This record gives sequence, C-alpha cells and structure tokens, in this order.
Amino acid sequence: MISFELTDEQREMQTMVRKFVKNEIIPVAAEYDRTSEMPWPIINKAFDIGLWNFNLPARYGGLELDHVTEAILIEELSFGCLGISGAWDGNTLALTPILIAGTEEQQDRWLPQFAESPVLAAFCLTEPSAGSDAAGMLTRAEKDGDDYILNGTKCFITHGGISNMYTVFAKTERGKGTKGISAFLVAGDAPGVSMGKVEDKLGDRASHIAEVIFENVRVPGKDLLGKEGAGFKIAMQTLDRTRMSIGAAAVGVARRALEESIEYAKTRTQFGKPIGGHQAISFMLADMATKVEAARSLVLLAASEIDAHRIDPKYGAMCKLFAGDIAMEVTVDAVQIHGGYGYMKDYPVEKLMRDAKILQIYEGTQQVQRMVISGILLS
Ligand code: COS
Repeated sequence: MISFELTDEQREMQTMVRKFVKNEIIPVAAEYDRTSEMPWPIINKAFDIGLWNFNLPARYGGLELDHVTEAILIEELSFGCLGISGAWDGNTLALTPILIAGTEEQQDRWLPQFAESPVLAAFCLTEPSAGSDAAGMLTRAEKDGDDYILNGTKCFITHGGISNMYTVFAKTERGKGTKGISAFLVAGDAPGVSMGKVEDKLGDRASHIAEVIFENVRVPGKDLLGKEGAGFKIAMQTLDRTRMSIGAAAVGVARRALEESIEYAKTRTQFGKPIGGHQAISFMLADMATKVEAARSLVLLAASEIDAHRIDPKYGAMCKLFAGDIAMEVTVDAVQIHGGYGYMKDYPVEKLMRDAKILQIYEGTQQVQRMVISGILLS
C-alpha cells in the first residue's frame, strides 16, 4: 500500500513548527534578509522548545527524526525563510558523518554537547578550487606520531567559524585520488582554527556562510572518522542522506511563492476583475501548484527510501534536482504574477526568488545531480 498520510506524531510536529514559523519566523524574515545576521534568538527559542537537533540520536538528547518527518519540518521552516531554515538545519549535515562512521566512543565524546546548549557544527568539504570536483581538495592532514597536522582552507561553509565541531575532509595521501581522503572531527576552539571571509550573499542571507582556515591544527588520531582513506565515501554517503532535505527546503520555498501568488491573484484587480480571473494568471497558478505537489512526492519518496534503509543516491539527487529547479521556476513566476510590485521589497516574492537560486547550487549543483543520476543509470 502507498500512502501519503502523515502519522499523528508527524501532524502534531508539523502543526507545532507551522505555528512557530508563523509567529516567530515570518515576521522577522525580511529583517534577517536585510541584515544577514545569524538568527540566534530564533535558534535559542527552537532549542528551548525542543525543536533543535533534528538528527541527534535520542540517547544524546536529540529528536532523532526519521527522514520523512525531517522533510515535512524542513518544508515548513523554509516556507518561513530559507536562510533561517538553513541555519536551523545546518547541524544535520555536519552530524551525519559521525552518525555514519563514528565509533560509539567518538559519538559519546562529541555529541552530548549538542543537547546541552544550542551549539553549532559545520561540514567542511568545499574548497576554493574544489567545488563539484570534491576529490580535488588541497587541504592536507599529515601524520605526526599518533596525531595529524591539518592545513588548508574550506569555503562556503554553513556555520563556518562559529561552530563547536567541524567535520573536515582532508588529503592524507597524495596521488591516491578519492582513496587518499580522510574525515576528521575538529574542535572549534582547537588552536589554528579560524574564520576567514564571511560571505555576502544574493539570497539565503540569514544563514551564516564563511571560510574556515586550518593552520597547523593538531588533530588527535582518535578523531579520525572511519579508516584512513574512507573520507570521500563518508562525504558521499552523507550527501546521499542530506540532499533530500534540500529538496524539502525547495518545496517549502515554492509553496510559499505559490500561496503568496494565489492571495495576490485574488485581490489584485486589473481589467475589471481579480487577475486570477484571467486565464494568463490562473493557468500559471495551476502549473505552479502541480510542480509543488510533484516535487513533494519525489522528496517523500527519497526520504522514505532512506528510512527503509534502501539508500540509492539517485533518489536524493533526483529530488534535489527536480525540487531545486521547480523552486526557481515557481518563484520567478510568482514575481511575474505580482508584476511591478513583485520586484519591490514590499512583497516577499523577490526574496523567495533570490533565495531559490542557491537551491540549484549547494549540496552539489544541478549538474552534479545529473552526474550522480546518470552514473547510476549507466552503471
Ligand atoms: N556512496 C558510496 N561511495 C561512493 C558514492 C556514494 N554515494 N559516490 C561515489 N562513491 C565512491 C565510488 O564508488 C568510488 O569508489 P571506488 O573507486 O572504490 O569505485 C569513489 O567513491 C569515487 O567515485 P567517483 O569516481 O564517482 O568520484 P568523482 O571524483 O568522479 O566524483 C561526484 C563524483 C561529482 C558525484 C562528487 O565529487 C560530488 O558529489 N561532487 C559534489 C560535491 C558536493 O555536493 N559539494 C557540495 C558541498 S557539500 S554542502
């Protein structure tokens, strides 16, 4: 049997987050977009009411959400503001490698802090000259006794420079390609860790994105994740689980653009009737709504496959690809429906359009998603 019915618990959490978004996020989203400040008051409130730490295991005080529930909640948060949603859920990406490859001892040492206070974590893969070609990274970790010495610069890092824990991917052996990459857990206050350039972005502005610089950082051998050389696989396995949440965020952005457009089409009058009464607009709304539903279906498929432990990288890639593209299309259409007003900051749709663009870029560009999907189809 196939069902899109939410469980009582999922519905309850969806209602709770929807209420939080309406009361706490939507009223301040434009201001965070303007200032580009980290939304600490919202994160602190989320922590206080127990809605923080989506994927932190329950044994460490986290919510330990399944992926379907996570997708439902990310859609709601991103309906309110993509940047705030990214700041809220940035830890999920950074914690996933330790959940995949961390030993019990490593998890016991690193994870309890996340339930004690709303501290941050960051996933450090991308570098200035290694974006889509993640294996082309220059950051290196050289063995020194039982420790490693880490040197390099990571860029475009969510929570970069303000995190308590970094999951860092670095070359431990040159000339071995993807098999020469290892993953490490690094404390935010370790000597030699610093914040580089803080990015000033087109959209997604409430999410803090910065460079992280590692300069002769001593990493104890006990903080190597998995085996030496397993880092690239750990990074890919992480993205296989997290790309669906970008799809869910895209659905939230697109649904908001659709709802704003429906409301506007009902109230804006031209040529003697509400613009929704003109087929030029009503057919656009019909197409936008169809795209939102189709994207959500693909996100839920990807999420439920992960929950069923059938992890097929193509589903995460497909839903990120499809939902990211429809978010861009739907938000552009929303601006068009709003006409001149849509281009002004008085209405939220211009922000939605600026926000949507990043959904086609981060956690792998749309072109990388096609590489993943076609690679599987042809393998
Ligand atoms: N799960 C497990 N292993 C995987 C894997 C996955 N999803 N994807 C690749 N691997 C393994 C391959 O099996 C291969 O191992 P073997 O050599 O033992 O066969 C190895 O990793 C290398 O794979 P591949 O040759 O496909 O690697 P490429 O260097 O060609 O890179 C892409 C593939 C482009 C898909 C990868 O670099 C990528 O995802 N890039 C984008 C990174 C990204 O999303 N960055 C955003 C920043 S994170 S916010």
